[in-house]
Amino acid sequence: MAKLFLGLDSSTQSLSAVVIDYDRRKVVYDKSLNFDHALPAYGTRNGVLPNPDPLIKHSPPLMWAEALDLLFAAMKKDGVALGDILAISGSGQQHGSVYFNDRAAAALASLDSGKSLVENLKGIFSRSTSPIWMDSSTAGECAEIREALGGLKATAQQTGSDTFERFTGPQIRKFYKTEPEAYARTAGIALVSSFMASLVAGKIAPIDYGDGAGMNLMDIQKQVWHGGALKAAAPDLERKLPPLADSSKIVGPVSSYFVGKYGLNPAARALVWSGDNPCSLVGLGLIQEGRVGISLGTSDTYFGPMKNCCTDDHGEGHVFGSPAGSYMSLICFKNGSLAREKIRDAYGIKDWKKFGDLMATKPPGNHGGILLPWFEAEIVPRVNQPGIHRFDLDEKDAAANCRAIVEAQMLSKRLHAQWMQVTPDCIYATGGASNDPALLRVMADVMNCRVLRIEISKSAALGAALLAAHGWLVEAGERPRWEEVVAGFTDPIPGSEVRPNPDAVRVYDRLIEKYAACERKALERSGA
Ligand code: XUL
Repeated sequence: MAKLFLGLDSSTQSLSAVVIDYDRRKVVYDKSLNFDHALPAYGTRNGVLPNPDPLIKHSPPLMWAEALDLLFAAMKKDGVALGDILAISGSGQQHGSVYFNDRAAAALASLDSGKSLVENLKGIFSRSTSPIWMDSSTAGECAEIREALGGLKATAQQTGSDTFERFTGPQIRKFYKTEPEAYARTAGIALVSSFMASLVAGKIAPIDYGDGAGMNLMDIQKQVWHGGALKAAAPDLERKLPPLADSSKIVGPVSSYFVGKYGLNPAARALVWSGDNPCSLVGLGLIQEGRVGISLGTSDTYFGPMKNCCTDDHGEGHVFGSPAGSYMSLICFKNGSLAREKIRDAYGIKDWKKFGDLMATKPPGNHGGILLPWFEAEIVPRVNQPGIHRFDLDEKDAAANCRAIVEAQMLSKRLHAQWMQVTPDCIYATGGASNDPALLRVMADVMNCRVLRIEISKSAALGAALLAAHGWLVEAGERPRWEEVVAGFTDPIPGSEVRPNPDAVRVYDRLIEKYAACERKALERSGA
C-alpha cells in the first residue's frame, strides 16, 4: 500500500493541501482554496476583515474551520484516497491567535460528523476574531514587554526576537488591556497552527517550538514558556496556553469527525503543526546549517537552519525553532521586488530582460556607486522614514541605478545576516524574481557562494506533509534522517547553479565596507 501523508497550510489568503506518496517521492495531489472566493459570507479581503483602522488586521477563525471542511470535501470529491493517509500535519501563518472559552475542550472532543465544523464550534470562542501577523496595532504593548524583559537586546536574547507588533505576546497584552472581561473568560489561547491541529485531532493541541518562538513568550534557549515574558504580557497566562512540543509529536489519532464524514482511517495520526516559515524550511530542503534560502518576493526574506541559538543584538532578525531540529533564523527586507520595480519604472525600462541587459553594461561594484532603496519604511535595517539615498551615483544613469539597487539589496543581506554566524555554502533562491539570471549572478558574487534555483510554490504545505511522514516514521520506531526524508521532494532546478566569479567576489569584499558606511550615514540623515 502506498504511504500517503497529508500536509495542510492555513495561510493568510487560503488553505492548501499537499498529499505525498512517500516511497515514490511524489506529490500526488495539491489543491488550494481561496478564502475570499470560496467563503464570501465572511466578508474578508485577501483573507482579512476590513477595519477602519489600517493598523488592525483580524480574520475570523470560524472561516478557517469552514475552509477545512470544504477542503476535505474537495479532496473526497477529487478521489483522493483519504482512507490511505497515514498521518496529517500542517503549517499556519505565524503569530495569529485564537481565543477559546471553557466550552472549547469538550466541543473539540465530541465533534459530531452529522454537523458541519462551524455548527460544532459555535459558542467556543471568547473572541470572535483573531489578530493576525499583518496587525501592527500593539506598539505600546511591545514597549511595555521589552522594558519588562530588560530592553531590546535582552528581549531578543531571551525570546529569540525583539518585541514586534505582530507577535502574539504583545497581541495578548492588548486584548487583556482593552477587553479585560473577555480576557478573563478566555480559558485557552491557540496559534493558528495549534488551532487547526486541534480541529484535526479533536483536542487542544500543543504549540510547537517553531511557531512558539514567534510569540515573544518562549524561552528560546530552553524551549519552555518564559515566566517573565508571560507575566509581562498578561495575568494568569500560563494557565491559558497549551504545552510546548516538538513538531514530530503526535497529538493522537485523527478526530472521529473526519473518519465519519470523509472516510479517514481511524488509526491515522494527527501531528502537532508548525508555522509557515519553519515548515517552508523543511519543504525547501533547508535542513543542514550552511544551506540558506533567499526568497525574492514582494519583500525579500533570508532564512536558514541554525545549529546553535544565536540572536540578533540589533533586534532586526528572528530566531525560531526548526522542525528539523535546533533553530532557524529569518530576516525580512521590506523593499524587495516592489523597490526593484520602482527603479525599473522610474527609468521607463519595459521588462526584466532589458533591466538585466542594462545592469550587464556596468562592472561588478558599479564604480563605487551605491543606492539605498528605502521606498517604504524598512525593517532591516530599521528605517522609519522612507527615502532613496545615492552615494557616488548619477541619478540620470539608468544602467548604474539598475545595478546599484540589486547590489545594495544583496550587500544588505550579507551585512545583516552576519549576526547568525552561519557562513552560507549553498543558497537556494526562490520566489518570483529568482528566475532572473542577472539577480542570481550578483547574489552569487556578493555572497561568495553558489546559488541554485528552487521552485516549490507550496513549500509550507509540502514541508508539513514531510513533517507528517517524519513523525509517523519516528512513532513506527524508525530513525529517519532528515536528508532522507526530503530527498527527491526538494531538489533544485537542474542546471540552475550559478557559481561565484572570484574577481567579482574580491570587488564586493571591499565594497561591503563602503556599503555599511553609506547605510550608517543614511540612517543618521533619516534620524533613525
Ligand atoms: C513571519 C511572518 C510572516 C507570516 C506569513 O514572521 O510574520 O512570514 O508567517 O504567514
